[in-house]
Amino acid sequence: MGTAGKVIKCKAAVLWELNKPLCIEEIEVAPPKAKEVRIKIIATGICGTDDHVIKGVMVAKFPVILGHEGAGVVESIGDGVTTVKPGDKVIPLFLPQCRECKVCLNPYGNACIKSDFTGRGVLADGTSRFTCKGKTVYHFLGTSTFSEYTVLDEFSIAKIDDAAPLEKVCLIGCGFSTGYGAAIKTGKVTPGSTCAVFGLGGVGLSVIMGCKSAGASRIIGIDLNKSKFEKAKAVGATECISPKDFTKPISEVLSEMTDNNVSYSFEVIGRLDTMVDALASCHENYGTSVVVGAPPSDTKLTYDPFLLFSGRTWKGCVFGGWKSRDDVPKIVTDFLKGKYDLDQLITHVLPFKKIQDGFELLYSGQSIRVILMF
Ligand code: CND
Ligand code: ZN
Repeated sequence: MGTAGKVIKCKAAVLWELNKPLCIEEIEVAPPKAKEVRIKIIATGICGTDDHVIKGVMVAKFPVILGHEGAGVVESIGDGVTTVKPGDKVIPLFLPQCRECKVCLNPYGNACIKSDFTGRGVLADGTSRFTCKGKTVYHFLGTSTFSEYTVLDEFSIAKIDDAAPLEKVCLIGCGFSTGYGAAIKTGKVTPGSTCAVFGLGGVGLSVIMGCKSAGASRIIGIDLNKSKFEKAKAVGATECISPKDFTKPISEVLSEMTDNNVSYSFEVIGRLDTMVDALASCHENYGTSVVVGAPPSDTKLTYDPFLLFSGRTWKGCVFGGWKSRDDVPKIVTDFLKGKYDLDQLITHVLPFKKIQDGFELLYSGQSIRVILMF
C-alpha cells in the first residue's frame, strides 16, 4: 500500500487531561516497528472501561488515545510479522496472547503478562507510535481504537473471517466476549440455575446472553436505571429489579424472590459496594459470584469473611476468561453462523467525530453500546 513505511496523519480522539471531553485532533502515527502492525480502524464501540480512565478510576498515562473495542483492516506490517498481512480483517486485543509466557502456556490462564493493566501506555518496545502537536501521546491497553490508524504489537491482534461485518464484530473485542465468557467460562452457569446480574450495560447484557445460552431458568437483572430493563428482558432476563424500589438490602430481596436459590451472581458495574452485594446475593454455600466490573484503582474492599467461610466461591475474570488470539476468531465465526445476536447490544451508530456525543449517551443512561464509524 502507498502509506506503508510512512508516517500517517489522521484523526484521533485525544484525552489530554482527566475529566475533560475528548478532543478530535490530527495526529501522526509512525510506521510499525518489528513485530508490530498498523491497522486502519473501521468501527469501535464505547465501553465503560474507557470512561473509567476519563474519570480517573482507572490509571493511564496522559495524553492518551483510549478505545479498546474496535475492528479494522491491516494497513502495513513490521519486520517479522507472520500472522497477519495487509488487507486482513482484524480485531485489536486489549488482553494480548503472546503464547510464550507462563499464563499463556497454562491451559486455564488468559491474562498474558504482556497486558498493560498498569497503564504503561507504550508498546512492547517501551515507546509510543503516536504524536500530536509535537507531544508524545500514549497508547491505552495496547489498542487505542479511538484513532483512524493505530499500531499494535502482533500479539495483540486476532485475524478474523473476511466476511465479518466490522461494525458489529468490534463488540467481540471487549463487551460481548467479556460478558458472555464470564457466564459460560468463569461462572460456568449450569442448566436450570438462577442467576443475578448487577449492571445492565453492554457487558451485563452479554452476561445475560451467556447465562441464557447455558440454560439458566431464571435470570434476574439489577440496575438503578429502569430504562435498561426492556433491553435486558429482550436478551434473556426473566425479571428485572431496581434497588431504589426496596429499603432492605438487595441480597435479601433476591433471597426472598428465589427462595434463597441464586447459584450465580455477577457484578458488572465496577463498584465496591455492589461487588459485596453480589457476593452476598448468591447462595451462602453453593453460590458463585463473579466480579466482571473493573474495580476502581487504589481501593480496598471490606466484607464479612463469613460470606466466604460458609462456602461461597468468589471469582473474577478479564475478557471473559477467553484466550484472546485463539478464541476471538472462533467467536467471530460462531457469530457469522448465527450463534450470537450482537445487534441487540447496539443502540446507536455515530460517525467517529461525534465520539463525545457517544459518551454523553452513556452518561445519560440511554445507550447500551454506541458504535463509532470511521
Ligand atoms: P455501562 O456503564 O454501560 O453499564 C453499567 C450499568 O450499571 C449501567 O446500566 C448503570 O445504570 C448500572 N449501575 C451503575 N451504578 C449502579 C448501582 N449502584 N446499582 C445497580 N446498577 C448500577 O458499562 P459496561 O457495561 O460497558 O461495563 C460494565 C463494567 O464492566 C465496567 O466496570 C467496565 O469497566 C467493566 C469491564 C470489564 C472488563 C473485563 O475484562 N473484566 C472488560 N470490559 C469492561
Ligand atoms: Zn471494555
